[in-house]
Amino acid sequence: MNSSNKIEVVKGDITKIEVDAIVNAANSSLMGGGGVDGAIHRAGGPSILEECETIIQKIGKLPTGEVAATNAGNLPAKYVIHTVGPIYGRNPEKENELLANCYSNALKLASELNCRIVSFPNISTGIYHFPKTTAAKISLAAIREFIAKNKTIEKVLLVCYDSENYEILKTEISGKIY
Ligand code: AR6
Repeated sequence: MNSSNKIEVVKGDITKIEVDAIVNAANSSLMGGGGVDGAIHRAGGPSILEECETIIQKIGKLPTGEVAATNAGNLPAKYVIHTVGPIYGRNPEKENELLANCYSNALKLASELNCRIVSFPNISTGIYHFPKTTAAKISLAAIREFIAKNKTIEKVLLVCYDSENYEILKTEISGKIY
Protein backbone atom coordinates (compact mmCIF):
# COMPACT_ATOMS: atom_id res chain seq x y z
CA MET A 1 0.00 0.00 0.00
CA ASN A 2 1.43 3.41 -0.87
CA SER A 3 1.01 6.35 1.45
CA SER A 4 -1.74 7.98 -0.64
CA ASN A 5 -4.48 5.68 0.58
CA LYS A 6 -3.24 5.50 4.14
CA ILE A 7 -4.69 8.89 5.06
CA GLU A 8 -8.45 9.26 5.21
CA VAL A 9 -10.46 12.38 5.98
CA VAL A 10 -13.75 11.54 7.68
CA LYS A 11 -16.51 13.55 9.30
CA GLY A 12 -17.77 12.51 12.70
CA ASP A 13 -17.22 12.08 16.41
CA ILE A 14 -13.78 10.61 17.17
CA THR A 15 -15.13 8.81 20.26
CA LYS A 16 -17.40 6.65 18.09
CA ILE A 17 -14.89 5.32 15.55
CA GLU A 18 -13.02 2.07 16.23
CA VAL A 19 -9.24 2.32 15.87
CA ASP A 20 -6.12 1.18 17.75
CA ALA A 21 -5.22 4.61 19.12
CA ILE A 22 -7.25 7.81 19.44
CA VAL A 23 -5.21 10.99 19.68
CA ASN A 24 -6.54 13.58 22.12
CA ALA A 25 -6.05 17.36 21.77
CA ALA A 26 -5.39 17.87 25.48
CA ASN A 27 -3.74 20.61 27.53
CA SER A 28 -0.50 20.33 29.48
CA SER A 29 -2.27 19.49 32.75
CA LEU A 30 -3.85 16.35 31.21
CA MET A 31 -6.76 16.92 33.57
CA GLY A 32 -9.43 17.10 30.88
CA GLY A 33 -11.15 20.15 29.44
CA GLY A 34 -13.66 21.14 26.77
CA GLY A 35 -13.82 20.26 23.08
CA VAL A 36 -12.60 16.87 21.98
CA ASP A 37 -10.71 16.41 25.27
CA GLY A 38 -13.99 16.67 27.21
CA ALA A 39 -15.72 14.30 24.77
CA ILE A 40 -12.93 11.70 25.11
CA HIS A 41 -12.96 11.75 28.92
CA ARG A 42 -16.79 11.66 29.06
CA ALA A 43 -17.06 8.73 26.66
CA GLY A 44 -13.98 6.90 27.96
CA GLY A 45 -14.74 7.13 31.67
CA PRO A 46 -12.57 7.71 34.74
CA SER A 47 -9.80 5.17 34.07
CA ILE A 48 -8.25 7.55 31.51
CA LEU A 49 -8.04 10.44 33.98
CA GLU A 50 -6.57 8.12 36.62
CA GLU A 51 -3.67 7.29 34.31
CA CYS A 52 -3.28 10.94 33.32
CA GLU A 53 -2.92 11.80 37.01
CA THR A 54 -0.17 9.20 37.42
CA ILE A 55 1.68 10.60 34.40
CA ILE A 56 1.44 14.17 35.68
CA GLN A 57 2.68 13.14 39.11
CA LYS A 58 5.80 11.84 37.36
CA ILE A 59 6.46 14.56 34.78
CA GLY A 60 4.74 17.67 36.17
CA LYS A 61 3.20 18.74 32.88
CA LEU A 62 3.14 17.60 29.29
CA PRO A 63 4.97 20.13 27.09
CA THR A 64 3.43 21.42 23.85
CA GLY A 65 4.04 19.03 20.96
CA GLU A 66 4.78 16.09 23.25
CA VAL A 67 2.70 12.95 23.81
CA ALA A 68 1.68 10.46 26.49
CA ALA A 69 -0.41 7.29 26.20
CA THR A 70 -3.09 5.97 28.53
CA ASN A 71 -5.69 3.26 28.39
CA ALA A 72 -8.82 4.08 26.39
CA GLY A 73 -11.41 3.10 29.00
CA ASN A 74 -14.78 2.53 27.34
CA LEU A 75 -13.69 3.98 24.01
CA PRO A 76 -13.43 1.68 20.96
CA ALA A 77 -9.61 1.78 21.01
CA LYS A 78 -6.65 0.27 22.85
CA TYR A 79 -5.00 3.57 23.74
CA VAL A 80 -5.59 7.27 23.96
CA ILE A 81 -2.50 9.24 22.98
CA HIS A 82 -2.69 12.66 24.59
CA THR A 83 -0.88 15.55 22.98
CA VAL A 84 -0.81 19.29 23.56
CA GLY A 85 -1.26 21.53 20.55
CA PRO A 86 0.12 25.07 20.43
CA ILE A 87 -2.13 27.94 21.47
CA TYR A 88 -2.24 30.12 18.35
CA GLY A 89 -0.26 33.35 18.69
CA ARG A 90 1.57 32.41 21.87
CA ASN A 91 4.85 31.30 20.27
CA PRO A 92 4.63 32.46 16.62
CA GLU A 93 8.11 31.33 15.57
CA LYS A 94 7.60 27.81 16.82
CA GLU A 95 3.88 27.14 16.49
CA ASN A 96 3.93 25.42 13.08
CA GLU A 97 6.72 23.11 14.16
CA LEU A 98 5.01 22.41 17.49
CA LEU A 99 1.79 21.47 15.73
CA ALA A 100 3.69 19.16 13.36
CA ASN A 101 5.38 17.59 16.40
CA CYS A 102 1.97 16.66 17.82
CA TYR A 103 1.25 14.55 14.74
CA SER A 104 4.68 12.99 14.28
CA ASN A 105 5.23 12.27 17.99
CA ALA A 106 1.76 10.72 18.30
CA LEU A 107 2.41 8.48 15.29
CA LYS A 108 5.82 7.50 16.65
CA LEU A 109 4.33 6.48 20.00
CA ALA A 110 1.43 4.69 18.28
CA SER A 111 3.91 2.74 16.19
CA GLU A 112 5.94 1.83 19.30
CA LEU A 113 2.68 0.54 20.83
CA ASN A 114 2.09 -1.57 17.70
CA CYS A 115 -0.97 0.39 16.64
CA ARG A 116 -2.00 0.02 13.01
CA ILE A 117 -4.93 2.42 12.82
CA VAL A 118 -4.76 5.85 14.44
CA SER A 119 -7.35 8.63 14.54
CA PHE A 120 -6.65 12.34 15.02
CA PRO A 121 -8.89 15.33 15.68
CA ASN A 122 -7.94 18.67 14.09
CA ILE A 123 -5.52 19.58 16.86
CA SER A 124 -5.43 23.24 18.01
CA THR A 125 -8.20 24.36 15.62
CA GLY A 126 -10.86 24.77 18.31
CA ILE A 127 -10.28 26.46 21.65
CA TYR A 128 -6.60 27.07 20.71
CA HIS A 129 -7.68 29.03 17.55
CA PHE A 130 -5.05 27.80 15.09
CA PRO A 131 -6.09 28.82 11.53
CA LYS A 132 -7.75 25.77 10.02
CA THR A 133 -6.19 25.80 6.54
CA THR A 134 -2.66 26.18 7.89
CA ALA A 135 -3.33 23.48 10.47
CA ALA A 136 -4.67 21.16 7.75
CA LYS A 137 -1.55 21.60 5.61
CA ILE A 138 0.75 21.04 8.60
CA SER A 139 -1.12 17.92 9.71
CA LEU A 140 -1.09 16.34 6.25
CA ALA A 141 2.60 17.10 5.71
CA ALA A 142 3.61 15.68 9.10
CA ILE A 143 1.52 12.53 8.66
CA ARG A 144 2.73 12.00 5.10
CA GLU A 145 6.35 12.36 6.15
CA PHE A 146 5.96 9.91 9.01
CA ILE A 147 4.07 7.16 7.19
CA ALA A 148 6.43 7.26 4.23
CA LYS A 149 9.14 5.78 6.46
CA ASN A 150 7.06 3.70 8.86
CA LYS A 151 5.74 0.20 8.30
CA THR A 152 3.53 -0.25 11.38
CA ILE A 153 0.95 2.46 10.75
CA GLU A 154 -1.53 1.25 8.12
CA LYS A 155 -4.21 3.89 8.34
CA VAL A 156 -4.53 7.41 9.70
CA LEU A 157 -8.00 8.86 10.08
CA LEU A 158 -8.36 12.62 10.27
CA VAL A 159 -11.68 12.90 12.04
CA CYS A 160 -13.33 16.27 11.45
CA TYR A 161 -16.13 17.23 13.78
CA ASP A 162 -16.96 20.53 12.15
CA SER A 163 -17.88 20.95 8.48
CA GLU A 164 -15.34 23.70 7.88
CA ASN A 165 -12.37 21.51 8.83
CA TYR A 166 -13.86 18.65 6.83
CA GLU A 167 -14.18 20.73 3.66
CA ILE A 168 -10.69 22.22 4.08
CA LEU A 169 -9.07 18.83 4.60
CA LYS A 170 -10.95 17.23 1.70
CA THR A 171 -9.64 20.00 -0.55
CA GLU A 172 -6.10 19.86 0.81
CA ILE A 173 -5.83 16.09 0.52
CA SER A 174 -7.35 15.81 -2.95
CA GLY A 175 -5.10 18.37 -4.58
CA LYS A 176 -1.91 16.57 -3.74
CA ILE A 177 -0.48 13.11 -3.86
CA TYR A 178 -0.01 11.61 -0.46
N1 AR6 B 1 -14.58 14.37 17.73
C1 AR6 B 1 -13.69 14.91 16.86
N2 AR6 B 1 -13.34 16.19 16.88
C2 AR6 B 1 -13.91 16.98 17.82
C3 AR6 B 1 -14.84 16.51 18.77
C4 AR6 B 1 -15.17 15.13 18.70
N3 AR6 B 1 -16.02 14.57 19.55
N4 AR6 B 1 -15.22 17.56 19.56
C5 AR6 B 1 -14.56 18.64 19.11
N5 AR6 B 1 -13.78 18.31 18.05
P1 AR6 B 1 -10.55 21.56 20.67
P2 AR6 B 1 -7.78 22.54 20.76
C6 AR6 B 1 -12.89 19.13 17.21
O1 AR6 B 1 -11.09 22.85 21.15
O2 AR6 B 1 -8.12 23.66 19.85
C7 AR6 B 1 -9.62 21.56 25.53
O3 AR6 B 1 -10.28 22.24 26.56
C8 AR6 B 1 -13.19 20.60 17.10
O4 AR6 B 1 -14.20 20.85 16.15
O5 AR6 B 1 -11.11 20.29 21.20
O6 AR6 B 1 -6.52 21.75 20.52
C9 AR6 B 1 -8.27 21.00 25.97
O7 AR6 B 1 -8.32 20.57 27.31
C10 AR6 B 1 -11.85 21.14 16.64
O8 AR6 B 1 -11.75 21.12 15.22
O9 AR6 B 1 -8.94 21.45 20.91
C11 AR6 B 1 -7.37 22.18 25.78
O10 AR6 B 1 -7.42 23.05 26.88
C12 AR6 B 1 -10.82 20.14 17.18
O11 AR6 B 1 -11.60 19.07 17.75
C13 AR6 B 1 -7.92 22.86 24.56
O12 AR6 B 1 -9.31 22.49 24.51
C14 AR6 B 1 -9.93 20.70 18.24
O13 AR6 B 1 -10.67 21.56 19.08
C15 AR6 B 1 -7.27 22.37 23.31
O14 AR6 B 1 -7.72 23.15 22.22
